Amino acid sequence: MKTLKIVKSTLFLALIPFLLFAQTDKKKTETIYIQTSAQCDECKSKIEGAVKDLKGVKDAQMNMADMKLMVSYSPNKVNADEIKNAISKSGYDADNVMADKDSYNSLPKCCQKSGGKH
Ligand SMILES: [Cu+2]
Repeated sequence: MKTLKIVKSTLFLALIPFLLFAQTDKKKTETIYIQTSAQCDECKSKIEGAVKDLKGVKDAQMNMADMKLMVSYSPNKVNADEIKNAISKSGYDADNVMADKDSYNSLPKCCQKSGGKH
């Protein structure tokens, strides 16, 4: 009886790496939140559009209360840096990635950070 117990627990221990591996393998969608410098609805749709255009991005939703962009993506097709760069290229800050200067300067004044209220 005792040997059976040992065999069982050894089997279980041996299975752990497989169980963990199977779980990371199953996780095909990653969700991140990126702080942006969006100011209005126009910014929101511009940023969401730019991010959704990326291969591997499944969804992008801006929260207008805190201007955080929720992005669902497939980590084997695209990564967080590429997503942030796409936001930067459309003229907005994305976490620690500053907005591309030229794109930022070509935004409507009201969409720039110092542009005041709509
Ligand atoms: Cu705007």
